[in-house]
This record gives sequence, structure tokens and C-alpha cells, in this order.
Amino acid sequence: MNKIAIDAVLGRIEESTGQDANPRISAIVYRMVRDLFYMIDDLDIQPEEFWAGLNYLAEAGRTGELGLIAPGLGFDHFLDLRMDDAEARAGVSGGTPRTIEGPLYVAGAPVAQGEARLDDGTDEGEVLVMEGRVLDGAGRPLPNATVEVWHANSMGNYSYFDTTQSAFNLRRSIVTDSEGRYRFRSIVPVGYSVPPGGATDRLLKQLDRHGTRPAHIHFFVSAPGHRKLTTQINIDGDPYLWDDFAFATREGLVPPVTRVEDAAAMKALGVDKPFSLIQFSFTLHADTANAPQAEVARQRALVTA
Ligand code: MBD
Ligand code: FE
Repeated sequence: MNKIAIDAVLGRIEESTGQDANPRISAIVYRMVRDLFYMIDDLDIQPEEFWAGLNYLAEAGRTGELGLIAPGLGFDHFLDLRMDDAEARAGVSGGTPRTIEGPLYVAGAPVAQGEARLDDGTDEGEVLVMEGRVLDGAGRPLPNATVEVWHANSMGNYSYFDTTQSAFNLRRSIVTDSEGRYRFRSIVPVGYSVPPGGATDRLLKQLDRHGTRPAHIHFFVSAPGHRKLTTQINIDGDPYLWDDFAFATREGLVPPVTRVEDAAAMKALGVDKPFSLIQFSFTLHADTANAPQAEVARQRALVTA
């Protein structure tokens, strides 16, 4: 179609806007409609293709997979890069890199002081100990910081979404001690894969892509007077380490994993097999009025006791 005709119909649609329209929503909706009209015309999208696309999105909504399609198409990572850019412009730099939250956080996890065991003892995976501190920009420890941690089991599945796991398995909120330290015992996670045959999987197959994440552990780290950090660490050596379907692996978030085989260290933990040890400290930025709020409000699962 010619541009004059497309713009004419777009004009008629925009003119239908009422006086009390929400200006932000109107701007976004009309921009989206305009971009999609032009896309339909440029790609000569046929009616069957349009309806297939609409029904595809409806299915993804019904089955709860939009939260997987978004990271799979790079939206979550793109929002991170935009937040990094906004921070850089506000003079906020250094510190532990952020990376995406993903769709599998559950609010309301048990709170522990200083240290916690995350696994319920049923997972045969290798024992993992992770420890470190929460620090401010000057390297000073932050006592009373909160380290929220969540990760998959040795099948790559997350409790709550995987209803076979116990409540809050592999999920805790750990408050740092007087020296800013946190420490937890858990099991080494395995990378998550999107549900086979689901909306995300079928889309990725059309793109000749896989739907697997490398093994990772999620964190929200917060402390009074500091910007909330949303991040992950990766388990080094995972074959998908730099081939994450969600594009979330970043330099600075792949700490070395030490295999501990020392008998005394194993005995101190009460384990009879070697375990993995990760030491990693988080550095937060002080609050600033210049940068957009680091804490992102979004719909999340919440479980209350
Ligand atoms: C995950 O575990 C995850 O972290 C993301 C971003 C998407 C899907 C599953
Ligand atoms: Fe995850």
C-alpha cells in the first residue's frame, strides 16, 4: 500500500482518541499500531499469518509463557542494557553487574540470619557452598543487607513452578551479619530449559534455536541507602555458559568454582563427598536521585505462610 493511504487510516484511528485518554498509554499504543501496520505492509503479512500470530500470543498468555518468550527474544537483556546506560549517564558505574530477573522468582521465602541451607535434602546433586559479602562502592561491608537467592534443582526446575518440590526449596532470604557476610549451602543447579512443545519451544524451533539456559543462581541484593541489585552468577564450565537462550551471561558474573576434597572441610560440613565452593561478593551502588529506580515493580508470585 502507499504510505499516504497507510497514514490516512492510522490518522482516522488516532483521531478516535477521547479527551480523557491516558497520554502515555495512547502514545505507546499508537506507536505500536503504526509499527505493526507498516510491518504488515512491508512483509506482506497475510490474514492467516496475522490470526496465527494473534492466537499464538493468546496461547502463550494462557499457558504463562510470555515471561519466557520475552527473555528468549532478548527483551529482558535489552532492558538491562538500557538501565546500565541510564546509570552511566547518571555517573553510577562499577559495582556488580546486573542481569535479568527472569520469570521464576517467588516472594515470601524464609528469612535466615547470616547463613542458610537452601535444599531440602532430597536432591542428589553435588553439594554447593557459596559465600561472600555485600559491600558498598568503597568496599566497606554492609551488615543487615538482604541477599535473596533462588535457583533450579539438578533437573533444571524451580520450586513452586515445579509442584513436585517442597515449598521454597532452593529459595531463601539471607540477612548479612555484622561483617556483611552471607553464606549458604545448597546443591549445584542445572540449567533450565523451556517446556518441550510449549509456545516458547515452538517459536525457538522456528528460529532454529534452543531454549536452554546455562546453570545459574539468581539474586536480589538490597541494603538501606543502596540501589537494589538484580543479578545472577553462572556455574563456570556449563556447556551453555555463553550460549544462554536468555542472553543473560555477563563478564564479572562467572566466579571460579573450587572443588573441595579436603577431609576436614567435608567433615565440617557433614558431607562424605567432595563439594563445590563459590566465593563471590556483591558491590552495591549508593542511592541516587539521578538514575531511574533500580527496583522494578512487576507481577510476581507471592506465597505467604
Ligand atoms: C530461567 O530460569 C530464567 O532465569 C530465565 C531468565 C528464563 C527462564 C528460566
Ligand atoms: Fe533462572
